[in-house]
Amino acid sequence: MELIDGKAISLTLREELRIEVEEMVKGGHRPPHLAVILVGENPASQAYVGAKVKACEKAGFKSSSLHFEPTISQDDLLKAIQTLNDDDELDGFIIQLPLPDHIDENAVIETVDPTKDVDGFHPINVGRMAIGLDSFISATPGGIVEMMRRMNIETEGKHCVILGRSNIVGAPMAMLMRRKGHPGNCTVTVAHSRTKDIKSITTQADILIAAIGIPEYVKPDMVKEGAVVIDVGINRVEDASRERGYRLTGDVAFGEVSPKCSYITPVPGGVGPMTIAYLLNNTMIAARKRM
Ligand code: BQF
Repeated sequence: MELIDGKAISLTLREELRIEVEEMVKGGHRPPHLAVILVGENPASQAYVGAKVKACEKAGFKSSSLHFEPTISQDDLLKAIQTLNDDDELDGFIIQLPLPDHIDENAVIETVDPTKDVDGFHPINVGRMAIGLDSFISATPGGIVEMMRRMNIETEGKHCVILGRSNIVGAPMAMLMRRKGHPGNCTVTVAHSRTKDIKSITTQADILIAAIGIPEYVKPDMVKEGAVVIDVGINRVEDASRERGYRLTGDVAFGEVSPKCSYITPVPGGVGPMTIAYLLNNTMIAARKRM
């Protein structure tokens, strides 16, 4: 079993971006600029936004954060997005999800200028990716693919099983693993909450990507010997022995599953840090297009 050290790979990618920024600035350009919109006080969202802003600082990116009350109207939020769309000094921005219930996430996503949509959630970017055109690939699937590329994980002709069909992870992940190239050229199965006899499918997986949001859902009897297991789960489970009262657990029962794997990502320190690095990567691409 080899651990995929997402934290280390993310730091390498971020260091590469930092050097690229240095060169840009030496060449007389301004550094890439990312803005992050946070609505409300969800502690996990605050932590994610904090991690994104800090990663920007360390790589020499400019960052802006906009914080709105949870009671902001949808109209006012869409107006704020339009202001960012029109800002020539801004390369990309994201709206931290989830949003309060009175706001329609799809309306928000569709208001973002696709050229600044560094989360890759706009239908233009989703559609372009689906047909193999240049697009922003959202940070979680993009980060996973980048991690597999850098680990030289063999994917050609393999059976990749994805647990979960969300717009943010499962659906784009399936497209990326199916497309031509490396990582890619897989035979892909997407399993989800309505799939019958999930175990008969997951045990066929050469590559198993768990993104269902249930702590330690994947048990060793669901995994083929030698499989590559990518754990996308970030679940907070109560833990009185921790200072903050919880710990992070993935969708995979790591202790029991890892001995069966050729490669496995840990939680924390696996996919999570790659998402942050990949967001910066997308922002660099957006900045280069505006140069
Ligand atoms: C780690 C996210 C669910 C819903 C909205 C590092 C992150 C997480 C874990 C992180 C996530 C999850 C983010 C670790 C960003 C990943 O060391 O394991 C980083 O910051 N993430 C988000 O912005 O929105 C989410 C999960």
